[in-house]
Amino acid sequence: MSDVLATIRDKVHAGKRLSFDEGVFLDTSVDLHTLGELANVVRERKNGNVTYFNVNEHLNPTNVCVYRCTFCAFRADLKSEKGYVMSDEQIVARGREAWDRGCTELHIVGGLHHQLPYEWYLNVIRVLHDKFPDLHLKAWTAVEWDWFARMTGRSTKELLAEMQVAGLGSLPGGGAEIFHTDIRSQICEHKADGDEWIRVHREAHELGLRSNATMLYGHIEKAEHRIDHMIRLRELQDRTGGFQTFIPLAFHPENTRLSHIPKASGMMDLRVMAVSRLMLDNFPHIKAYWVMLGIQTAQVAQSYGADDIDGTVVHEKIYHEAGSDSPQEMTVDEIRRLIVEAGREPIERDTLYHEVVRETGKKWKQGRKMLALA
Ligand code: V47
Ligand code: SF4
Repeated sequence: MSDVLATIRDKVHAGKRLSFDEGVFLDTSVDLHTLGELANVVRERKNGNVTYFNVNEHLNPTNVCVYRCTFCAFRADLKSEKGYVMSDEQIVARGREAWDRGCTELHIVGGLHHQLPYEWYLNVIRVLHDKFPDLHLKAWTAVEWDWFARMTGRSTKELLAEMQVAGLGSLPGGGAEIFHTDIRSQICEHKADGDEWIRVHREAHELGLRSNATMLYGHIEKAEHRIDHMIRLRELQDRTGGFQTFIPLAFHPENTRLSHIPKASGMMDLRVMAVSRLMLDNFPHIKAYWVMLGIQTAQVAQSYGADDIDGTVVHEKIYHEAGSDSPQEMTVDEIRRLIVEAGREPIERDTLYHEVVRETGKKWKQGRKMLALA
């Protein structure tokens, strides 16, 4: 074993922080089995044998977007046939569908529409919260919040606070892509940059909102960019403690302007998962998002650092437009089986990681608080 790996191994077992250089070394030079073994030490220290899931649905109220990220197959031009904007009635109907299916969460993200005002996005939250006050609304990526601020001339913090009053529950982790400007300037040059993404999440945390973080990998980035991305997230988490979950997202190339790039291999998916668990020592949870990874890899990922596999999902568009062959939804029984087969104990959680206990005849109730030690 190399000296560097021996030092890393000692640090992982002692719960000590890994440096940028150690992260790059893990990413580029350590075999998959060793990565998995080390990541599993951290995973089990923080979350034991549990894998979390939730009962949720996705809602993308519009796909029309002013930006043209090279990796995106979801967006549509203002006047294209593919473009849509949902009416209030359609939005409420989707809220009702989610509520009737026993969902605890709606995950809401969309495009940045050229003509819809900020008030339209605010209204999405208002109408849903008015009708379904117990449905947690996890809404709008940092890129959307930045767009709202550009449109209105108001500060992102003021807008976050306003939507929090209207019923916003937390922020999803999207829009992060790769923070490093060498890469960001090539894949999504016009939208909020890495510093702006970090600022929006800091402000959300300061208002008491929890959020997630993502990283889009498997395109033109290198190990150095991935590790830099993780360290920037780790630094914010040191300051605020407001992140719940990190979700590495593998690039799906079909129907995008980067369709010449091959899809990340299963090996890479597991490597990135394990390195994330090792570098993000202050994140309670790492999510293996089954829609993106596929069901088989999401099972194996539970031994490579992941302790969460997201939810029932339903109506997923971003990955399916980009060639994902995962199903559109999974039932709770399927999710439980997937976790049990991986040798883990399934626990249904709500968005804020409270255990959800289901009782016959009752909608659902929050059980014990199940936050992992950060
Ligand atoms: O920011 C877009 C990514 C993200 C593609 O917070 C693509 O719980 C791969 O953030 N191939 C949005 N990725 C999705 C997202 C998310 C998903 C699940 C759970 C949570 C959470 C957040 O999807 C975008 C971008 O990074 N994306 N296009 C593509 N072709
Ligand atoms: Fe628009 Fe988001 Fe797609 Fe970029 S990733 S083009 S911001 S919808």
